[in-house]
Amino acid sequence: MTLPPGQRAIDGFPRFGTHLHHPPPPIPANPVIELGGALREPLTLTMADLAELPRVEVKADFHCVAGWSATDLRWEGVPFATLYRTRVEPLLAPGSSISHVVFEGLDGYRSVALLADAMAEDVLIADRLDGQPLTSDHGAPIRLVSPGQYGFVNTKHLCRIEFHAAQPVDPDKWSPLAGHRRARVWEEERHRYLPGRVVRPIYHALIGPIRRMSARGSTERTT
Ligand SMILES: Nc1nc2c(c(=O)[nH]1)N[C@H]1C(S)=C(S)[C@@H](COP(=O)(O)O)O[C@H]1N2
Ligand SMILES: [Mo]
Repeated sequence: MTLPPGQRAIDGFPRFGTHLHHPPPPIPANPVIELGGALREPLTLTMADLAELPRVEVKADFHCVAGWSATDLRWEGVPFATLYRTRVEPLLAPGSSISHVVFEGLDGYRSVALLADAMAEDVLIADRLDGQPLTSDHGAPIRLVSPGQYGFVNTKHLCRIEFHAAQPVDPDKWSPLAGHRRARVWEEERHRYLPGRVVRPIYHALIGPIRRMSARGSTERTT
């Protein structure tokens, strides 16, 4: 089994994230995804709308920027590229072009990807993992899955996608842990400004504490 540079396989798939010990947001009775930004008009997609799009299964490993990898996950959902081509492109003004996409979660989490990276064929709006509906720990009711990019791009509890014609305003610009803008795992694009190899030990040291805190907020019984 080959992992991207600087990654270590772990057993299972932990809950992890900047949410730390906070519990996951409640699952809305009628979940929707709002599509907004540089579109002629915004669009709200219901789960029934999403169900009209073709579904795929993607087998992939999941790589957190801190250095752990969960292996052999089986995701199911709608390819982001399908959603973009069928639902977003018709809403673009003639001649306008999208370069960046912002993914927002019900907990207020945001990630940004280049449209070019989000259009990879294994990028999914996922609602199932290993044959079961997503658990709250892993992003219920739906999440972004982009296996070629570090976990921090993979927004859980996805509720809004914004399309931009330029780099959006970035509140993390001066954060010491600012994530790389592309976050491609095979290029080891961990940190915005420092080489991936250099930040490895700092990030590794964060795995234990973040994992323990995230488990405290878990809604699942762990054995
Ligand atoms: N909504 C939301 N999505 C999120 C996060 C978060 O804190 N909130 N953390 C990110 C990070 S850093 C990682 S590594 C993965 C962890 O996904 P998991 O909890 O399913 O293992 O979720 C990503 N997506
Ligand atoms: Mo992460």
